[in-house]
Amino acid sequence: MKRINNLFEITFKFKSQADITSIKPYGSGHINDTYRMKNLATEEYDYLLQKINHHVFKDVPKLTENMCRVIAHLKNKVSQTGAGDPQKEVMTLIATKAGPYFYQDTNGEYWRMSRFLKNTKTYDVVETAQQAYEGGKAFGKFQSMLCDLSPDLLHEVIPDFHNVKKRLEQLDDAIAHDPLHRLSLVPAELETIKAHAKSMLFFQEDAQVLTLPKRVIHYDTKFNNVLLDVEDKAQCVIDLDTVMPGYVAYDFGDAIRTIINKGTEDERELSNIKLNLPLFNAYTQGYLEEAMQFLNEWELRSLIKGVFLLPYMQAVRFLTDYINGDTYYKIESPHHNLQRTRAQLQLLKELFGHAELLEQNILKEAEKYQLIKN
Ligand code: GN1
Ligand code: MG
Repeated sequence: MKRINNLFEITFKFKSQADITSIKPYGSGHINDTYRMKNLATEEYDYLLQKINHHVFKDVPKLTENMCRVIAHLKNKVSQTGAGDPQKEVMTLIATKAGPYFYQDTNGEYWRMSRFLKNTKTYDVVETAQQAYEGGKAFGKFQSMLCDLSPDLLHEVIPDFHNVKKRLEQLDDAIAHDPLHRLSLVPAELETIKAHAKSMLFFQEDAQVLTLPKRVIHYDTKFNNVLLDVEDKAQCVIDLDTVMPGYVAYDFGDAIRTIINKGTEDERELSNIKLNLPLFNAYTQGYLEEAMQFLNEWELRSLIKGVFLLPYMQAVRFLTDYINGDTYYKIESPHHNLQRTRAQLQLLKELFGHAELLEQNILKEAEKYQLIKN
């Protein structure tokens, strides 16, 4: 009860017109703590209160600056193009009474508040091709609207976030220390990771990367970061914590990682991990409908690299955390990070088994459009 009282006190620090009737833990994020607050003051929105994990996000003021910059840019775009209601198509942060868009409590914890649109939903596992298509539209439009925001204006809030070479070094460090003596439990997973390491270094080592522009991307395009309305139409992209400069293929790959998998991200029963190809095609269709306005030829060709990289890198990150003793991701059971690693490696295996088909499908879908030549 004390905890909930504290949460109420925290909400008073923000400039909301809320009539808050309940506060409950919300969502399935692995890093921040999120609470949904029912608001009787309006029909349109509730509120979300989030405790930002400042062990992961070490500079909350800079993170907040990124978010505010991106939100302002997106809201402007939506207003200028008449593409909808900026209050609904773009997330809205609430300022504190003191001014900033975050509040630091006396324990040093950071909090932020945002609107939560009523009558919207998210899915951890995609159910229909329509949803996958809408997800593709949402993330394609997101990147497209941010095309004219200079990436240099954004802080790299987590340096080398999708640099797989660095992620492999972090795994090597974990192996060297092995604080919980877990190495003996993971020889097969380590072997698979080592076997594919070289082929995953495209974005670090291939000369082709010089043809790829760095753009403002989302960096966490899990399907549950798209809000859908009651008719399953994409409403709004959420979770802007990691918006930073990067390659578009990272976002494409991370979305496919969560959309194409018939199982869950941490599926225990590996035989449930199968590809849902119609969903892959639907996502690709929605994404390219928006993104072909700005993608260059090499970016288009790089998308498939992201499809393999993201589940691989996620496996590396989960396994690193497992060996380190589960200090980064929230876990629900003692070997949760190992289970997540296995699920991601199984997904990778399935993806490799369909590599040519997936690549052909992307290129075939792109043939509908005029390609921007380099
Ligand atoms: C984390 O907390 P959440 O679910 O938004 C992680 C992502 C991973 C994801 C895996 C800052 O995101 O990079 O892809 O878990 N975020 C951070 O589900 O590390
Ligand atoms: Mg996130």
